[in-house]
Amino acid sequence: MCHAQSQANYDETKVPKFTLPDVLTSFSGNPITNQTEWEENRRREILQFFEKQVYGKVPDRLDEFGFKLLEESNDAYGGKARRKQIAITLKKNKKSITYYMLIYLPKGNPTAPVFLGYNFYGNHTVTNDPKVQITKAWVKNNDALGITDNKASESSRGVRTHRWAIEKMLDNGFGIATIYYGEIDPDKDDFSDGIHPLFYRDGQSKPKTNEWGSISAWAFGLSKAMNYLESDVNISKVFVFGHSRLGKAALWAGATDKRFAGVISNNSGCGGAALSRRKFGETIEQINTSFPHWFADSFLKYNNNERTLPVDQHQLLALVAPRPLYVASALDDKWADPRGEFLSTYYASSVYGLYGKKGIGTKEMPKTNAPIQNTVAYHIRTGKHDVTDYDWENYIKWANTFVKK
Ligand code: GTR
Repeated sequence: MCHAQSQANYDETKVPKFTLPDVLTSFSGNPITNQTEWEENRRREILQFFEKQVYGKVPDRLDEFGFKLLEESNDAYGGKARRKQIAITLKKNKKSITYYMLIYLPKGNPTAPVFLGYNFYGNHTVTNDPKVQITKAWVKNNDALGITDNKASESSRGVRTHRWAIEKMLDNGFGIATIYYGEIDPDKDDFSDGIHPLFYRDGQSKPKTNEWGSISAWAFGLSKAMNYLESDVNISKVFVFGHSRLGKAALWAGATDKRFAGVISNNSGCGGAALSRRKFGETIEQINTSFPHWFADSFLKYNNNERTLPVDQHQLLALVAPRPLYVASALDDKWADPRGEFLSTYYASSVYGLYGKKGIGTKEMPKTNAPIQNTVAYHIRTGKHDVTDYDWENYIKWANTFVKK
């Protein structure tokens, strides 16, 4: 446990009293009573607020988007799956970045729904498949995973297979698409690398105050990956998945790009699904201090000042409505504030009601390992901050009902 984690509040009796901004009352105090008012007024103002004051705006459009099929096989996972490796290139101001997406699709169905999610250490870490290429991008060192000199190598192939229940997905008729997040923007407080510099004007060396941090950049990368995925005739729906910091990115991607058919946030915590006003576990001040590159600089003014925020994270969840949304927590992951993640689903649910969809349906947090699975779903499982088979079994079960149909 790092210093910030050991100093945090984990005592429910010390959670400050607060009033949450109502998702169905506009900033100027008007009640929102139907889908049109939600979509044309309220949704728009909430989205703009998160864009300018939390994650940061993408400064401009790309000049060019391109992709290339690098490799494909009909014989992955013992003949169960097709594999594709795609290079995606984004260009702006005569500069470009290229990132790589690994896709497995179940054979037997002409089209399949797909889970799209970033991985932390390279596509080759999510599978033992020897044909998956190894990222050449900067990677965070990790002694336990054998990653040194910020370089991935053959020795880290398959080290994260336990987080990706790929065979379960394939056996249930789902595909999987994954990208190494550091190829969009390396996860360090440095705005000279990754996608940000493509958009700089002469003399600029970092994004402006209300422009994108890394979470927004990662969300942008997912959205551009969607440009490829929607063109692939073998893919039907795509729902975006992410764990922890990448769960924050998945939520923001789902909020900003309605082409995603559903969103899964696994242990996303502060700046993800958890309510900031609870100040339980990680707080805005702590996250902005440990990870100054994740959010827009404009978010800094809410350090230890949550009361003045006109939004809270339940409104981020509401931006996903009426599409299916799954938020999951882990019992030992107090840093991510499981109760705050659950309550967010509760306070977002009234927007689902406008569409006749069933939100979470109760303010009472479910027992451990007892998922609630409506259009809005939630579970808290035993164990630590991680992605487990239990999580995937539940995502698959829920997706069978709410996303496949
Ligand atoms: C932690 C961070 C969390 C979460 C996590 C992760 O250190 O404080 O917000 O994002 O990292 O991504 O694993």
